[in-house]
Amino acid sequence: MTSPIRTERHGDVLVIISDNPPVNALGAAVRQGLEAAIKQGVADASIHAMVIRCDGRTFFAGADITEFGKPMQDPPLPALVDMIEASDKPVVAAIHGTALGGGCEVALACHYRVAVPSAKLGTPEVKLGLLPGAGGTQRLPRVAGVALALRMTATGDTISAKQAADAGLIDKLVGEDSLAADALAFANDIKGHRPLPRASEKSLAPDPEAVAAFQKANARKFRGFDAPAANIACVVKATEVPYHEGVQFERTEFMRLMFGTQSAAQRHIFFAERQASKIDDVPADTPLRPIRRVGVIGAGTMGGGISMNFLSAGIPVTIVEMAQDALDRGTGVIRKNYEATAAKGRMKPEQVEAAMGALTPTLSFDDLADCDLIIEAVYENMDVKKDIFTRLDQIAKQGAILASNTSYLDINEIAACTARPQDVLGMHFFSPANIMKLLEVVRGDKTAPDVLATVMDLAKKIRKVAVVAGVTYGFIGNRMLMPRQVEANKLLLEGATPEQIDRVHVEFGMPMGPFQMADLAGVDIGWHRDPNRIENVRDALAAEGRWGQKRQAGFYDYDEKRTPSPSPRVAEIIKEWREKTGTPQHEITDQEIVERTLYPMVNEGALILEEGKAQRASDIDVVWIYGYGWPVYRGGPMFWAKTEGYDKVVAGLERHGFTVAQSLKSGAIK
Ligand code: T1G
Repeated sequence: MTSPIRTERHGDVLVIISDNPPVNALGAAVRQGLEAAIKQGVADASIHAMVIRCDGRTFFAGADITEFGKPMQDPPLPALVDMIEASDKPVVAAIHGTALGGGCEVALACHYRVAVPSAKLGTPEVKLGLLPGAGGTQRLPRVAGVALALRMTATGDTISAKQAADAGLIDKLVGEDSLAADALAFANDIKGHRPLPRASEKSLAPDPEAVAAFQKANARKFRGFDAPAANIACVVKATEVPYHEGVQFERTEFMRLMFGTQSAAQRHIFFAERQASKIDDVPADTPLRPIRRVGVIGAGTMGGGISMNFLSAGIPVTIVEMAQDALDRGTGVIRKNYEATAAKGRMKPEQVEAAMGALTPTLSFDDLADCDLIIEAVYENMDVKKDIFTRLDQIAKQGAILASNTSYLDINEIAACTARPQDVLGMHFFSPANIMKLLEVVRGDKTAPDVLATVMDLAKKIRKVAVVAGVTYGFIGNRMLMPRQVEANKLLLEGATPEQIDRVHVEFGMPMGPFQMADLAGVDIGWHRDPNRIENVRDALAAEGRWGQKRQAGFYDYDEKRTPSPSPRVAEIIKEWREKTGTPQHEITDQEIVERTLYPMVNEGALILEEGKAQRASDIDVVWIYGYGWPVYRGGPMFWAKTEGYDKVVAGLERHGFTVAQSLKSGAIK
């Protein structure tokens, strides 16, 4: 097999080039080729400098993650980068695309680094539950300083080539379209310069203030994760001991993380997210329908948020409402959101105007006639949706894709209102729709393959993580939420408090528990709205106007800053309902709460797979990570169940009287 590494001789400069699509990952063949090429350059007396660069879209984007967990072939990346740095001839890294992880570490081991202005650099290993394991935690602070090294390693933020140049990480910004030539010219300029600048030899003073400030600023974000603290410890170590000692510490910490459950979970999600975009029975080269203009019906919270996704991606939107004041309110909220983003410096004023200029508000359905995709985002009522799709069938142009943003309802029933069921599917956005990354794409029985492929491709363009769901009540995420909520409500009647149940979920790593979530979304969501019909605790709260945060009272009381506190009134209501229902009380442990609220979710996920309503277990994990904030270091419900042990989950479910899905019992979950 030909090596992905080739060399070119330009005078007395040896240019070493990697061609390993798609991202020049530093797999064994690349490492072996690089090692041979560097050795060739060092041994050849007529060579006075070397350049390392990559073909394709990017400089090395890291170690090859697919190799993790398998026997590592020589040369190990740490040895390779040390060999590059030990060269007595200058080695220049020529960077384009994203020099990430091990790629950034190869660049750091080079004596010089040049980059095109559009390049980015980063050490995002922490997002895989790891740390830069090839000297990066020791070289980066020595070159770029402690504060930037902490940020890059412990948060995984990438920086621009300009920022890298300002920090001394890049020696020269070169022409966007002349990297090869400019890197060669740079090598010729510096080939006689001595001493060679070696990152590992630079001195580095401790910076406890920077460390303390960084830890304080990120404490909340790092809650529950192991890797950030390990990255910080390695950077601190670099300020305390020489490189060769620090890199030993780095190696120990790297191996500890690599063989921990958190990294396995985060690597699982890395691939699961990418796998989710693939539809097993639709060829990847299916021709897509062009989407030049999107129509959104409803300018409420969801309609406005949905519209922003397309406007921000440069896709014009026609937004329809029934009344002028609702339309004005909706477009006003969109503008306000954009202006808030601009105020934070994340958008330029002209970008705000461009986005708003691409928005066409109207009261007329007829104005949707030239839209290639129309998304209905109105009240969650089947009759209302059926009426809308019946009208759309008359108005929309042939080939337009018609989508509903419904959270639960039957897409087949909606599609049947049209003469074009093949053009109908669900696009379930999560609120706030312009922020949450998950998009459940609900495939109707008659949805055409190219319609599905078009929407999955469009999802990437609007920076969503899309997962295909089948038609089932609540699709994937909300269907799994239901047994969790049923059990949480039962636990209240049996002796648990909202605070205890929520605490268990937050300690597990969720952003909030079931009752905090109810207060955020609205206790009145899905309520029958008859204050005289009180059949459970939730009805009792809703009847008293305790509709959640928006009323400063729900399952919790809230102050003006929406800080929650346990509510004596809620405790009274729960006590009343325990007595009214005659529910036997018992001491409820945290473990029982985990088993009765999280295991049933896994069970529901197994049923969803058995019914073919999700393509793969990892898709279910992606739904929960990106739609509900399941802690990525536990890999999603289905991955977590495997980590727990299916036997333990099955035993827990049976102990609490659940009917266990066959595939869970047999461990045949894929
Ligand atoms: N290893 C193996 N495959 C990779 C890969 C990697 N590092 N990065 C991407 N791929 C695959 C990906 O699975 C997909 O495959 C295809 O490339 C395109 O990726 C020792 C230990 C580079 C910004 O964490 O952030 O170095 O689905 O869809 O949106 O210290 O990929 O086509 O079959 O994401 O244009 C550190 C991870 C590794 C960077 C490009 N590096 N990659 O984004 O394309 S650990 C990373 C990314 C490490 C050392 C440590 C992104 C990207 P398929 P894509 P993209």
